[in-house]
Amino acid sequence: MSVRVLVTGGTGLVGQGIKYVIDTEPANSPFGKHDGEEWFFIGSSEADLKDAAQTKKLFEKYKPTHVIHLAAFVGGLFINMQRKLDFLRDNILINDNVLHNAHEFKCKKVISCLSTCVYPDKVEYPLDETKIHLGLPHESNFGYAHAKRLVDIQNRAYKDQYGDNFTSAIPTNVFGPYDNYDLQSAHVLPALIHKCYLAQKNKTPFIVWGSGKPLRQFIYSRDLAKLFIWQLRNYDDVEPLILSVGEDEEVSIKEAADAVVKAMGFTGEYKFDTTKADGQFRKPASNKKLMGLIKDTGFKFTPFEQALQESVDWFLQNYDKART
Ligand code: NAP
Ligand code: GFB
Repeated sequence: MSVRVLVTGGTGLVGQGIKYVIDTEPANSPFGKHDGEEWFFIGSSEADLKDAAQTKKLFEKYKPTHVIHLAAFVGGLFINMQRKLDFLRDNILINDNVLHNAHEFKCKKVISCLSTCVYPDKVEYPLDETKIHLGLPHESNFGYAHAKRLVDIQNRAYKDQYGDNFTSAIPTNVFGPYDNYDLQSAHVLPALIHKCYLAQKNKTPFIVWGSGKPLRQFIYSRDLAKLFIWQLRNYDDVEPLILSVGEDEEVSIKEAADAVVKAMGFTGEYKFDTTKADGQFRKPASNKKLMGLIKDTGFKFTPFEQALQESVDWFLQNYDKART
């Protein structure tokens, strides 16, 4: 039976991580391409998934049996604060079109993507899969967070009414090659990599925004990719699954900045612009459920310093083609 996997958002950070793993892991290994599988990595140039007709045409073209649905309007804290309606509306449109067509085309399985930032800002830690809807998300990204939470509701409704095998993943903050390094819309690590590069090159100050005190968990895109591939092949529960490093891997933004300085070999000083927002103080996610499920796969997270070095090296070698 042929398996045709459509990866929406396939040209982005996470999508390219999955493509890297599928292309480089040994065939028929736990994270490699299996016999009879075809993988399609698509971006918005093939179809604007906000548009129902274009989405339908895409499904007609690829006739996917499985979908890893990553496509989204994505951005860091600061663009989220500026464009809450766009994050809400664009992602609702994209998600409804993709899920509706996956149902119409009788896809065997869809994994969609939430994010640990959808969690309530005031909730008992650690965050686990049962707490998504137990309160309002942080004000800074309530548009994006509600659009993403709705995916969980949509999945349950498709399952309830039609028995569709739709589920979701909840990654924590992701970084890696092919990230978005645009200084206004990027997440913190790619923004700091880009800003540190410019400071080194132009001998200008390297400014980290906020106080540096908030805490984050960071997952390498190529590790996350393996977890998505595992989830596609092994997890058939409508309940979302957190895909994150452990709670003990939380680092402060200052520690992240120090790690970027080290990986870049930056020799200047950096300082904090505390007039800029800190956003959510922390969102510690538990990966207990995941680790219990994948204990026999031999999966190991890449150490943060190594993953960051690989990401910095990719950026320096691909500056001209990177999204800056
Ligand atoms: P990204 O690098 O910005 O990539 C976004 C992808 O979505 C790109 O392939 C983009 O296509 C596609 N896309 C955006 N708008 C589209 C549209 N209207 N129609 C069709 N395709 C569209 O984002 P990412 O970081 O890989 O995020 C992938 C998924 O992971 C998202 O669902 C995001 O919410 C989730 N996530 C990300 C993080 C993180 O820290 N990055 C954390 C948690 C969850 P183009 O290349 O053509 O623009
Ligand atoms: O990755 P980030 O933008 O988003 O991280 P969140 C924001 C944190 O990094 C704040 C600090 O504490 C910022 O003050 N920071 C320091 C910077 N310098 C910079 C910089 O140059 N750029 C950026 N962006 N931050 C996002 C959600 O929250 O998490 C999104 O808003 C998404 O919706 C993402 O889900 C995964 O981690 O705060």
